[in-house]
Amino acid sequence: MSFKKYADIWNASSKKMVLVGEHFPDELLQTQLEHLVKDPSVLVLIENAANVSHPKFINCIDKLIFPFIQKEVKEFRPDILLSLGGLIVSKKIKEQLRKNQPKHHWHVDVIKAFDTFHCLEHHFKVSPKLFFSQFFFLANPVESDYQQFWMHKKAFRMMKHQEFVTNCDFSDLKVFNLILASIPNNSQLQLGNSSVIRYTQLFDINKSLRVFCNRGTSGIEGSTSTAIGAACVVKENTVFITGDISFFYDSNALWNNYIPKNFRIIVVNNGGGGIFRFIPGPKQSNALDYFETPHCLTAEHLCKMYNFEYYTASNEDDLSKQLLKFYKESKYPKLLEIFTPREENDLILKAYFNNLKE
Ligand SMILES: Cc1ncc(C[n+]2csc(CCOP(=O)(O)OP(=O)(O)O)c2C)c(N)n1
Repeated sequence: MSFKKYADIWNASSKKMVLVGEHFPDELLQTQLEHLVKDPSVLVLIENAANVSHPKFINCIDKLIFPFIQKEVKEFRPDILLSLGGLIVSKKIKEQLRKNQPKHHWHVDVIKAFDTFHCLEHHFKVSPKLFFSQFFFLANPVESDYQQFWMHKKAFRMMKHQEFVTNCDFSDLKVFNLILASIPNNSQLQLGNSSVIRYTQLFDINKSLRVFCNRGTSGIEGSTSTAIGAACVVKENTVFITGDISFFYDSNALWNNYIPKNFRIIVVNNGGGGIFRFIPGPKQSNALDYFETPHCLTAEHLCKMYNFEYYTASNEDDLSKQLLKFYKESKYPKLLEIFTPREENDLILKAYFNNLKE
């Protein structure tokens, strides 16, 4: 395969964006991306389930983009977008790159190329690892302040993020701040749809975790089954975080004789589909009743029936105490159900995003 034509365009460009979606953990790809980010004209954006990390990667895409002013929209637009991996979760990057398309979009994947931004120009039908191992022979670093500009923004947003999550009231956002920091090293982290994966993307994740989520059509069904299946084939702890509707929907997954005792479920019970209070549409059009599914169910009886140790928390102190016990070895798998205020979560999340502005 001839990369020369593409490498020439690459070497003549001072704004290159590499966007990594869902990807299985891969040490060689990690090393290659670390090498790539030494080039100041390259900005690497990653999602949590990309399973790569580096201080110079932009790992919280929505947090970076949400407060954009017009000047930043222009600055952000790359000449070249090189995408790898599976589907992208961040709605903000989709919106940005669809409205302000790169001059060139190339995707690297052995089989599929998603035209997520409606401007796909080329599909390299090889694995990202193979692609970089050949492309690096032709690619040269280019002088540019593209990466550095966005690194400053990243640091600023991080400071605002920290300030807000430390002080905000008990809510879904606060819960994610606490639970994500609590997960033991080297665990396998399974995430449910829909606001679970989205909240998780706002936080720096422990680098030793392997992160997975059922994306694609992003169904709320089957996430518990997937997590249990995945827990059965690894030795490490598996921690599964899910919303309440998704959890109750797939509760039959617990009817299984082979669930390992180091399997942990965290149900963020916000009393219905919290996502529908946040996304534009349902609330503004007074149609929330047709989207949200308010209920008073808890996981307690399911835990009794299926032999899970059951923990609950509905405030910060309880949660911190429960987390100290939750990961300890046990005879049975465990479930922690966290009750959050249904009518306040979206207001706190909106205030969080507004607070990110400069
Ligand atoms: C099979 C399926 N049915 C319906 C939907 C639409 N849907 C998206 S998010 C959601 C609510 C999810 O609620 P919950 O699991 O409590 O998570 P939260 O949004 O509160 O985090 C629904 C019904 C879907 N994604 N998949």
